[in-house]
Amino acid sequence: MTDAGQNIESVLQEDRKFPPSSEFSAQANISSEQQYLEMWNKGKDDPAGFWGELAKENLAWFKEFDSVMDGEMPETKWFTGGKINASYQCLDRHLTGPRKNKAAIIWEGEPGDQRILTYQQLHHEVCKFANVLKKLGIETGDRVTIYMPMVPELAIAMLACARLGAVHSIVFGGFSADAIADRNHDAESKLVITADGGWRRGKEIPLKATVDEAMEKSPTVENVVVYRRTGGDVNMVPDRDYWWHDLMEDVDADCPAVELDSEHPLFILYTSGSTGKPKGVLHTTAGYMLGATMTSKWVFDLKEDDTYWCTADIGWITGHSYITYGPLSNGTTSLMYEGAPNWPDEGRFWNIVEKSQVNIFYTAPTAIRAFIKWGDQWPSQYDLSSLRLLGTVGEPINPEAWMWYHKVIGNEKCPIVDTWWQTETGGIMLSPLPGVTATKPGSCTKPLPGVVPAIVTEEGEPVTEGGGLLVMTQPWPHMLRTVYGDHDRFIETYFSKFDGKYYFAGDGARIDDDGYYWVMGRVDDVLNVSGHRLSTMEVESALVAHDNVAEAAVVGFPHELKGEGICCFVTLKSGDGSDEEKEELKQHVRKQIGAIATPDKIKIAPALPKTRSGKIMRRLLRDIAAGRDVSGDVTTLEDNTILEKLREDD
Ligand code: 7RM
Repeated sequence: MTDAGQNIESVLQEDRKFPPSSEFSAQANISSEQQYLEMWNKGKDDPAGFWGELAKENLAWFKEFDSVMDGEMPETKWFTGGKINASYQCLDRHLTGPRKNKAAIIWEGEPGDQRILTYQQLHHEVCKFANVLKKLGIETGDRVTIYMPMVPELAIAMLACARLGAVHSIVFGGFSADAIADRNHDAESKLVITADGGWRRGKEIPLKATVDEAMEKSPTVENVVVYRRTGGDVNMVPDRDYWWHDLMEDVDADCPAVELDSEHPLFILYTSGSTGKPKGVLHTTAGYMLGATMTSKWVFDLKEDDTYWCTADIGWITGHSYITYGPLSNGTTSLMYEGAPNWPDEGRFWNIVEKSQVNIFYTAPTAIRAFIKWGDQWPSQYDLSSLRLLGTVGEPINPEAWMWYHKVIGNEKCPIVDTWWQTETGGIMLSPLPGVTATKPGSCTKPLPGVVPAIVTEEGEPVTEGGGLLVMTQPWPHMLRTVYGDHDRFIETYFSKFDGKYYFAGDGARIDDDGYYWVMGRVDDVLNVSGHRLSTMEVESALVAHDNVAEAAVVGFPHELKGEGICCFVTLKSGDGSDEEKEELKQHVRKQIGAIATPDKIKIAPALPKTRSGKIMRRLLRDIAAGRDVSGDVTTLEDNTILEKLREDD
């Protein structure tokens, strides 16, 4: 415990280790430590050679690139001179061989309807819809907003944009009219693609009505295309709004993919920081596609006959990279589900796993904590023996949630890949390789080949003990290229902290004696108790290890003596938390990690405030813990009533 006040101190002890079985390793795409090390060292010492070879082998080029990387981070350009198309990479390439009639998308709607699209069929639909876009005047470089439920047409719309080189900007279907209008405005979108509605817990979410409201403040948007999903009433504005199915009647399926420059923009995805307006993270074609392709193959160990399911919404980066682009580029069968995990009951996901014999399952810690709360009786009703690999993404996973996932879902035989990455990184950066890495619950383990991270102090010096700031010391092909329309903000947010030398991720992390990375959460969330910088995640993990705790969020509040006191918001599995139980939880944390981390306050929370992608919003809890009014942006909050309820428990 040296250097208090500078480094983040680690107080959580986790010694369990789970090596992959020899059977898993024998069949894995990367199958030995030696192979990993060779790849990793090459990626570090000769990045151009490393990525250049992979790009030649794994991407389909109309014209091969002249150079692999030009310029220093953050302005590195990749695969200059090359001509490529992401839609061609995901579709056309597969049509000349045995994948032609293979399922590209297995889709299940919330009401129970199902569709399967083969690669040939998906290609056909994408070509037709690309011709629809052309008819509506969409050209290479134009921006198109997509606001849709989780239906195959969402993937069709994105691949059709990519086919023409139109830049898609997907807005998650839970966002408000104002959020759509802001994004339309910022990207100067010409077109919005939406649906009448989507299904969520048996109710219709009226998407078109929300778009109508957004259209009042979206002067750049000329047309709206509406896919009929629910059959609900919608108001169609003449000469502005068109039905998807009407437009598809008048086009043919002949639409060659446009040959685009490697650095042609593929998409913008808005991500909200803790303050200010959302940033339009821009990804470009070749580099992003190489990242999505290789990381899918390495981390998910994709094989020709796998059924792969990522439960994210395509409206988030996880869905972009690991439902659409990565899996389809690899010719994988990607499963897509429209609705809620607890509809019609809490067994829905496991019903889908059994029915479709899912082999690879990728979800978020917030979902896993919900499964635990709902109880083992749900997964235990289903045959989950098809599963061979499990993954998590989005937040640090508490070790006890990891253990539950390992035992109850994985039957102790599936490797778990805890994948650390960001919208900005485009693809997975730190993760176990399932055939190589012995996993430790709560650690995202090691950098993937081509990724060279470090943990540094505020001054950019290497941290030797405890935690520090997670940075990337080398550019990678799938890194964001800019914040759309605001390059200064791009430099300022990610590169100014270390004078352009490193990419700063905004997360705190530590490395253990085996060289494993442990992400400790956003740096903004770190607690400072009596001069000790503690990770909120470690205190939360201690709480979640208690039998009756389903979920916990820990924040600091102003404390006369300690600087910051520790306030824990706790969701219980049962009961409403007596004073004795609160005291027991305090003692439990004290016992697990030591006196320094003893909570000052325990507040029982019926639920925690989360972003729409499921991340706990500690910023809001800090205001509540300090007795302040909640300040700053709350538009990304999933459920607004939660804050009121939390204020009541004082
Ligand atoms: C993919 C995604 C990025 C932030 C990131 C972290 C947190 C994501 C993990 C994680 C610990 C993980 N993109 N995060 N994955 N923290 N372990 N495996 O989530 O742009 O929406 O969020 O999410 O704080 O910086 S994102």
